[in-house]
Amino acid sequence: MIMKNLSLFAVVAAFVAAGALATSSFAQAPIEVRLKNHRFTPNVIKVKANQPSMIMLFNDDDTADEFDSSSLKIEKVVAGHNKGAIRVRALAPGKYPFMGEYHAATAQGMVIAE
Ligand SMILES: [Cu+2]
Repeated sequence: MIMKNLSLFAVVAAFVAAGALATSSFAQAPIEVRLKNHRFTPNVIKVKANQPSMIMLFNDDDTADEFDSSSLKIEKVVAGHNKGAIRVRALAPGKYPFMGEYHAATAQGMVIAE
């Protein structure tokens, strides 16, 4: 009986360890970016090259804007006082400009993959 319980414990422990490993390998914390007065903060976002990442864009303005980047192939509208999760694909090392398309005069930024 004791042996049986020990082996069950071992199986459960293995599952927990596998889950923890999966979390640390794949689920990276989103990168927080805020839009305020139609400017991005930060406006330079560094990501690791060759692996996907996630940007969580908080729009603190009253009006909607669109995170837009032809080089990243992303278009994501985020309503005023709302947030949007933006998936960034695995990128080759380089610089990828983006803008808030509705306020492009001021809303400019750059993703740098390195
Ligand atoms: Cu657009």
